[in-house]
Amino acid sequence: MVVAYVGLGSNLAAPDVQVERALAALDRLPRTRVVARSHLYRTAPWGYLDQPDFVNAAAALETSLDARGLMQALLGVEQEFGRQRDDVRFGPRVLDLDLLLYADARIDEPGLHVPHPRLHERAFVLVPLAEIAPLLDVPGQGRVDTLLARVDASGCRMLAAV
Ligand code: PH2
Ligand code: MG
Ligand code: MG
Repeated sequence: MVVAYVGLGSNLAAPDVQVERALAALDRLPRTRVVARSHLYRTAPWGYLDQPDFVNAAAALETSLDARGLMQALLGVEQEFGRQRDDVRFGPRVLDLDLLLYADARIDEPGLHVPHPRLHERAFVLVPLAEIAPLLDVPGQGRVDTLLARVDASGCRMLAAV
């Protein structure tokens, strides 16, 4: 068993409901369970600004899937939720599941980049991740709380628990 971290995001079709349902779907994946989850956060869009705010969260999974198998499983859940693969880059989406970290692995293969290459610069990832794993080391980048202190987190607001 290893611990992996997933970033969840949605900004279409009741995003808070999508993210809560996606957390439940992660817990039902084979050989995988959710061992920690953050609150939901409303976050200002990053990268492509002309779109609705996102709801983001982070989850820690305990899994015996390998990194490639877990990645495939995440893509499968995105598809179940109606994700269109031809979306605008950084544009609106009903569900985005990003594999942030897989144990202490560093992987750079087609379709599989771990740690997630933009994790360290994104407040909408670091804020929820710091809630569940502030002392976690991001291989090649440093501790989550240190990375969070370097970004502007003013666009991320915790939502009341549902
Ligand atoms: N995801 C993106 C692009 N921009 N902005 C926020 N706030 N949250 C996201 O999850 C997000 C984004 C592409 O995956
Ligand atoms: Mg993403
Ligand atoms: Mg993605």
